[in-house]
Amino acid sequence: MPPRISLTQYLVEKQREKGLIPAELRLLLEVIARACKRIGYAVSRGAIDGVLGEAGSSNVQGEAQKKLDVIANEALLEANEWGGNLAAMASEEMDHPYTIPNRYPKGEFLLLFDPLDGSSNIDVNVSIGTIFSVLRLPEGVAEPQEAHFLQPGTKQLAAGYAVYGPSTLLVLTVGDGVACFTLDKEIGSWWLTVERMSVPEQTREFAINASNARHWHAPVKRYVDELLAGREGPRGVDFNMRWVASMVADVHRILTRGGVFMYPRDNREPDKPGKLRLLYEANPMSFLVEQAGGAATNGHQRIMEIVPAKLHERVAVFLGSKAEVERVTAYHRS
Ligand code: AHM
Ligand code: MG
Repeated sequence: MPPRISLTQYLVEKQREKGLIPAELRLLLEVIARACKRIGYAVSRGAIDGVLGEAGSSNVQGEAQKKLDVIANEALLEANEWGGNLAAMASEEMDHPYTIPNRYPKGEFLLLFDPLDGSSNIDVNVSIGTIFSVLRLPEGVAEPQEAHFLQPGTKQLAAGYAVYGPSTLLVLTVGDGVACFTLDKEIGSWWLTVERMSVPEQTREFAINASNARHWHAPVKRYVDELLAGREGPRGVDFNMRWVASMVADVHRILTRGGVFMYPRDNREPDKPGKLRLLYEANPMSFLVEQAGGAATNGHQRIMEIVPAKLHERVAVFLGSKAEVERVTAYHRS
């Protein structure tokens, strides 16, 4: 067997040989990976450590927080605040950005995360994960504010997610393809297990919460109806449906074997552009999917080109195999 490549070796190569990332970004990514290890451990302890169930609080979006949402958020804050690589952090679970305390040195990066994605799956032992995105603090800014996080996804320097499933995985891009690492729990190392993930252009698999079908807008209805019509319909082939309700798990399946993932805006709350958040869910996933050869739009434009207006902004999401994302986007335009 060829020698295994660790996350550190992978990142050092991106830094030293390819000159793609500065040393500070490499160190930041290693700290994030370490925090994910800790979160994965807490997740795996479950009921033994009494970490399942509600925290009894709610976040800025009015969603009830689970104990593990809070634990994961704290793990990421604690791991990252003292390292000297960050200027500030923003999270799904915090109303406002967290500025690095004055007792620690500050760096030039901004970190955004959804500490535990797929919260509704925590208590039922289904895969959940952590999603993150790294931006640069605009030049000349001494005191980072919320406005400095409002950068389009094209400005991301790195993005990734961890999945806490049968294996604990870390999937990462620094803008040079997408790599997948598997956590070796005995020795605590992340080993490179897929060097270049790629999303096949065509697919026969789609993911959407079909219980919302009656609320969908016409283009989504048309697109899904055509898929459901299968071999007898206009597409002439059968499609299969999968919905984990953890975006990390659904996106991981798409990065592994293709597919299209949709969380559209709908008529339930006409003013709300979908459920998922642009800055720490849709943008990092779009960066990964595009780096793996797929596409990601909100039905009208490339997600990564949207200029955010607020930190917790929501967005409709269509991502995955290129041909399917282009088709459903074309239905929105016509
Ligand atoms: P969360 O960040 O509060 O967990 O919400 C995001 C999750 C996604 O992981 C998933 O795709 C979606 O919500 C599922 O929503 P629904 O329960 O409406 O199917
Ligand atoms: Mg989430």
